[in-house]
Amino acid sequence: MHICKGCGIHLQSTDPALPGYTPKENSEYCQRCYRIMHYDDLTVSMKKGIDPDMVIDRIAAMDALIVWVVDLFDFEAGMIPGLNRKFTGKDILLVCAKRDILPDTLSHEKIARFVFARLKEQGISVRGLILTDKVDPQGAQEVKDAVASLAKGRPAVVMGRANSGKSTLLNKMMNQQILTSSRYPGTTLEFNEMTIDGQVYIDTPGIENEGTILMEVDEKDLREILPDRQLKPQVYQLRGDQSFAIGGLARIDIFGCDHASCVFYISQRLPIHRAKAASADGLWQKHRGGMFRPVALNEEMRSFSCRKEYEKMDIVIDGLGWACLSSQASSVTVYVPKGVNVTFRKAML
Ligand SMILES: Nc1nc2c(ncn2[C@@H]2O[C@H](COP(=O)(O)OP(=O)(O)OP(=O)(O)O)[C@@H](O)[C@H]2O)c(=O)[nH]1
Ligand SMILES: [Mg+2]
Repeated sequence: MHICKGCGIHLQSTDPALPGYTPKENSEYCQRCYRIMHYDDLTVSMKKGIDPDMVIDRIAAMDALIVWVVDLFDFEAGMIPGLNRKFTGKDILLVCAKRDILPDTLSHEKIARFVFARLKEQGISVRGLILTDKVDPQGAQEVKDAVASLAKGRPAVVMGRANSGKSTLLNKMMNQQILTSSRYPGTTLEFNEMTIDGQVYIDTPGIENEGTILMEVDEKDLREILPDRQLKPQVYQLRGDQSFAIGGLARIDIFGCDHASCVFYISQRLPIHRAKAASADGLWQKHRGGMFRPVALNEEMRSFSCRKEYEKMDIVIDGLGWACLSSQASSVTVYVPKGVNVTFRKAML
């Protein structure tokens, strides 16, 4: 049997519960891709199960140009630990996708400065940086042009975190919906080769991130958690010690506030509940799963604390977005589902 055009998996007609199943012979797509594409229905969840180290090692062993796709909304999650060691000496073209999600007030130059500063901290150097979004055809053309000059006869392997936008980018470059893309992490299941304007490209399964909120929730809640349009900053003025619950997913307690403000950059479909820090524990116990929704599958939480170091500091929760804290506040405690990564960084905006 051959390979599914949407996700790259070997097609099979024996087990409907396993990836690659198709009831029809000579089908070009597996049932899972077909149902995602036509009904937005997930028959087999693959958010866990594709070994991230195996994917990285396989890419590292290839003589190829690496097209590394990072989601600008979920940038910290995109900074895969250890990538600088795994890809030493490799030619990397960095594509930052989902530009349309960030506010327009953030210029290309400012984004580029932010990205290069973070790359430097990670010890990664790249041959080029391109910002794209899924509607603008210019970004896709820029990627093709950059690949044409950097690939030097080698294939271009498109890699990055699950859900970062790899398959969407390739579809855009082909000007056709051939590859399956979806909000479900783990859509692409196997290395999947195609030729675009004479250049070989390889779509790859996303590098799974165990530390993201997207792994901790039911798939039906992803529609609320993932922003699908430009972020509208949600601004709160802080007086005294304050607590914010983001649905029932995360809680941010801020202490020592004096004329401080906190701006949330998260999906507009997620409710934010504000309270005095002193009553936050009680409210969380009472309302989590009721008024405070959606919730993580596992109730166990962990906390991170930080003294405010920067004049403007982002509190980043992988997969969920970030809150920017400005002016006077002395410390922050963040509660997230156990396993989820939190980063405190100098403000992006
Ligand atoms: N707003 C916006 N959404 C995007 C963009 N690129 C991708 N998406 C969305 O992000 C989600 C993931 O896109 P995919 O192309 O499936 O991502 P992937 O990196 O191939 O994911 P895996 O195959 O799971 O590794 C989908 O819901 C896309 O519609 C973009 O530039 N802007
Ligand atoms: Mg994909």
